[in-house]
Amino acid sequence: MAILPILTHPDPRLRLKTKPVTVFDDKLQTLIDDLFETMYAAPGVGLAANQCGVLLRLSVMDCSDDKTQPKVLINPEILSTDERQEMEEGCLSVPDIRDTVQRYNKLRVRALDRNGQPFEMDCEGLEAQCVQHEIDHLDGKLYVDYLSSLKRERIKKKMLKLKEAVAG
Ligand code: GNR
Ligand code: NI
Repeated sequence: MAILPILTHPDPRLRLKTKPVTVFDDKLQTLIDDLFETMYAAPGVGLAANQCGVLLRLSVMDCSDDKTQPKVLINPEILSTDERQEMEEGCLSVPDIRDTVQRYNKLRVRALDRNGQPFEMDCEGLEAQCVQHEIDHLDGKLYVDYLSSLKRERIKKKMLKLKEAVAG
């Protein structure tokens, strides 16, 4: 197992197109285990493979309080949604910033599990929010894209400053 580096905004690799997973081999299992380890260590409730530079439609999640409900979403698709509401959101690729965005409070998602078996899941609250956030990642989107251009510019500047500081 390994903790993988997480790309941060405005890294252009977070905007690249991701490909559906078609091969469920040992290499994929290792990647999934590494994504879980990285997500739990961060700590975060979700992580998309392309946040770690792997351009596959794969994300891991665990929105439970006691971190006992690991979920793998491969090639996920939202089947139905309920009403939207304002929800506070953060992202491991946009560290130390949170803001409010509109998300569906309930949804039904279809995906493949780590063995390639299809399943459907009803989600609500944080879990529903997380599914939308992760699918956005897989589509090259970040939650900051939904904010005003003023806020977006401020966030980008802050992130670039942070990267400068890290680079020394
Ligand atoms: O850890 C995370 N918390 C979170 C809170 C509200 C809405 C979405 C999230 S996902 C985020 C981890 C992350 O960046 N996943 O891509
Ligand atoms: Ni994120």
